[in-house]
Amino acid sequence: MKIERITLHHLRMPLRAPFETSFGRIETRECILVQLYADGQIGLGECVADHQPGYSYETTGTAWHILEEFIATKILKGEINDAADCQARMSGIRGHQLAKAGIEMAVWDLLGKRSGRSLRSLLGGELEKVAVGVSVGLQVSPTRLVGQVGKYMSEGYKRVKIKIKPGRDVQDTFAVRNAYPNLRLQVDANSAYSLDTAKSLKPLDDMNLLMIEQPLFEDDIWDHAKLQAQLQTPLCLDESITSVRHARYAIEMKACRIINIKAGRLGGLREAVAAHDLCREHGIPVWCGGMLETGVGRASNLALASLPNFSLPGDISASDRYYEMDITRERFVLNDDSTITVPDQPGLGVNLDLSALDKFTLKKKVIESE
Ligand code: OSB
Ligand code: MG
Repeated sequence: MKIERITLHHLRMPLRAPFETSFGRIETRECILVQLYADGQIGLGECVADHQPGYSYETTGTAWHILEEFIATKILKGEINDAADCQARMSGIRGHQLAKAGIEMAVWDLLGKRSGRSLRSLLGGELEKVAVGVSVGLQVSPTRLVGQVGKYMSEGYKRVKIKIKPGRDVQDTFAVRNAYPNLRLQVDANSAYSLDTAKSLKPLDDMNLLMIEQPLFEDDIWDHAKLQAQLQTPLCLDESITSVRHARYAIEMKACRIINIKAGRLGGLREAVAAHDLCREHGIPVWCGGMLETGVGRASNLALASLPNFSLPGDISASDRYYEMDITRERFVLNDDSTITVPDQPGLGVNLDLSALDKFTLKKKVIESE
């Protein structure tokens, strides 16, 4: 297919409640919505870079620059018949996985719409609904945290992740564990520790956690291996796994026993599926991470999480956990069994709410092929 036009929207959406992690607190979420036009159809993609380089070095600003200056011309030239073609076009651009993934998602959406197949079916997903949990940000006190966790449990979430950072780790986790002894609970440090300061996390080993996510630096698979050897609880890598190669390094070094897969961080769904396959061969369970996506990225996450080795609940919560108003007409709801149903319409299976899109747009750019 020939891509005739690319439209970029830089969005800023108010979150229902502030979200705080070890790298900062946000009240609004930014992202870039990508639209690819081909033969009368429009493919949608979401670039999950945020305003600040806290989780990733990429920002909405850098992603916009890379999309506009480098990726657009490559995508508007010649024919693109699958995700491999799309990735081959972008292969001369080093890094910038979040920017690349936003484009690739829109290519997948187009492929689905043209063939009448859902993204789930194109990726080889099996489940019609996927197990999900909720990621709870840092709160002002352990008491407030226990209250927040209880609120989400009463909404039906059966797996909870809490954010930790130095000084807000053992006590917070103990408070939640003590209040809910049987809850499926895990923690995420977003790279806030060094091998040395991570010694303070030792008491977490006795709190029956599903996993400890990304305690150390994002580029430090080696020290994660040293830390994993000292802990009973499985480590899970998020930030460190930016390619299938890095997944292999982590597995070979025994740096973790679980891997969080985010298509954005891996540069696209194609690489995400390949990482899933590699982990499956090595008996490493995976789960789908989240980036506070809009309905567009959420649909993509649900399709990805329907693959068989996504055997742990994903950070894919209902739309109302994040946004009062979303840019898709579809809103995702939590089923009684702590699952969300995977869309089954062609492609991503979501449609834009144009007035919401307009409301949240900071900047728009249309790029046409010559
Ligand atoms: O580390 O998993 C993370 C949100 C933004 C950036 C990084 C992370 C997160 C979350 C929220 O934990 C997951 C979600 O509900 O989308
Ligand atoms: Mg994480």
